[in-house]
Amino acid sequence: MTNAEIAAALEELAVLYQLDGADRYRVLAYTNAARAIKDQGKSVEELALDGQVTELPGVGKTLEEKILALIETGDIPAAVKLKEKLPAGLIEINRIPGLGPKTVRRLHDELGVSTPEELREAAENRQVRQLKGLGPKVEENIIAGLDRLSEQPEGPARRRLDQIRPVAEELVEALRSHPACDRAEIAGSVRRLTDTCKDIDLIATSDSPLELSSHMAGHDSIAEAGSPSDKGVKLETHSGIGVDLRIVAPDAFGNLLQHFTGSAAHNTELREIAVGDGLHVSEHGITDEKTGETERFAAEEEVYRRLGYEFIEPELRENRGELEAAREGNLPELVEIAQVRGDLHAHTTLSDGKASLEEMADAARAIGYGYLAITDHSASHGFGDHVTADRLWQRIEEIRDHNRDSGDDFLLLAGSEVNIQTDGTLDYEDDLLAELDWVIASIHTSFKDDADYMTARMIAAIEHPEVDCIGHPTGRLLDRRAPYPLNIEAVIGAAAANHTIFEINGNPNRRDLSDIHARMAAEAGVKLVLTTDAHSTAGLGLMEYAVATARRAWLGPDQILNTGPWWG
Ligand code: DGT
Ligand code: CA
Ligand code: ZN
Repeated sequence: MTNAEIAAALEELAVLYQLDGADRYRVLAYTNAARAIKDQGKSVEELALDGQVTELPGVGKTLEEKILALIETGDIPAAVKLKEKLPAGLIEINRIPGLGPKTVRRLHDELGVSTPEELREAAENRQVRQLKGLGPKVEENIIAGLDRLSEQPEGPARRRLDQIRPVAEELVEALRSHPACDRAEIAGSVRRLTDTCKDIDLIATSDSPLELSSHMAGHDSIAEAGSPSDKGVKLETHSGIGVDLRIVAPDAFGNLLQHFTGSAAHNTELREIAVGDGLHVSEHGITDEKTGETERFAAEEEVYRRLGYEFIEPELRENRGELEAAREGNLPELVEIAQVRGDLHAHTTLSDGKASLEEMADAARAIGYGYLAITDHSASHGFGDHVTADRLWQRIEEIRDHNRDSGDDFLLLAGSEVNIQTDGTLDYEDDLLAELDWVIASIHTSFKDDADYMTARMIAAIEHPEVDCIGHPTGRLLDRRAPYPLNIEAVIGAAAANHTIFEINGNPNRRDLSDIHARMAAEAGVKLVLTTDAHSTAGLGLMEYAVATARRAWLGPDQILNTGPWWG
């Protein structure tokens, strides 16, 4: 059984519980576990059969039992029971976009709807609008959604944010520079700065929408276009990236931007809560179900304000508690790139970098940083020059000389990215490590499909008195390698106990720690640093991706050490 199949079964169970009216913490437990399993590099089936599945984040004894039953029998008993209890059609109805389990349950309880056919009938007979908070728009959505239910194709491959965002920016600029365009913005997952994106969502306002759609269909980078209309157009770039452009009148720009920024999970929750207040939220406006009046907002802030929320930054819109926090005025202050005062992971020609010490230092100065740690790979590293202990002693001198002779306050820090060896020890002597300003320890070799082994190896490095920071802690590469198996909770616990720092590596192929793990770490009291792992002067510019992950992890400047001056 694949991880995706196990995750799907748990997601289904979460939906079933929700349809059954379970409290949201129970539901959240299953959706979180499903996500952890999906992100897992190792076979979760094997983990479960080896009795190790509880090492995954959010998987406890109860979930272990359910996963084992699923592997052995093909079913989760709790899901089987719920399916017997709940009408089968409800689960299918729940797949209609924009119709969350809470509403599906109400349709069942209040209108007796149990199948897609009964739902279509209720919508066509205008019964749905009799429910508090639901209106004619919902009926339209339901009918359209039912039509599409049967033909849901496999989604296209996802691409990393750095591969897709420049294209989105070029297209939004093309929109903005056209005379028929009023305002234009990137929406969807690109705006939320997710690790990977399925496609590009663009929105615009215009008084001549058809003209604007046609213009974009003819843009240089577009290979194929659907038929342009006054609502927008679907495009595909030469590189095969799908682009969805939607256009509305200027007074609803805020509503459209809010809707198409998503995430779908955030919007579904937002809308279901609004229904309780008698409000129907859509991309077209907010309709008061009592008066039938629709308010449109040119600014997204006003949409959130009207619904009783503080403005929620796009990076937070994943239905991970941000709506509750925004209602209570408890949203975190998020870190900003301008607050980053230095970079703490960079390579030079001494190992596998492309630029010299001086070139890297000058590039960091040009960004306006106060410090840069030079962290070339250590003695046993497999590629580039092998930085022997002697060579590193010499490098420390070069760095001290640079700082003495530079005539400014900028500090180069003498560091190393030291390999964590198979037994958890490091490949330099302690006296050399002690002389360094900054020691990152990373695993680069001998990834084993054994969470106990990888966790113990990592914790040994975390406990090493000379280690300041763990580099790219899970080892994932978004386009080619899943994280190595790790008991992330144990590793975070060890880091908190030993005051060892974790890196959020901003290389857009890594973004490691991930948003979820970085949030877990910060909540456990672990301090983080934002780094680029630059292998060239241009590489120092990748800090924006580290910041993006930090913001998605709810982190503020106080949780990130390099928003302050060098502390060593
Ligand atoms: P992805 O998969 O990287 O393209 O992620 P998104 O979030 O860009 O998803 P996409 O492109 O399918 O849809 C763009 C936005 O449209 C999404 O973030 C929110 C909105 N949306 C899409 N599907 C639904 C839905 O079922 N319900 C609601 N309320 N909004 C949706
Ligand atoms: Ca999208
Ligand atoms: Zn590394």
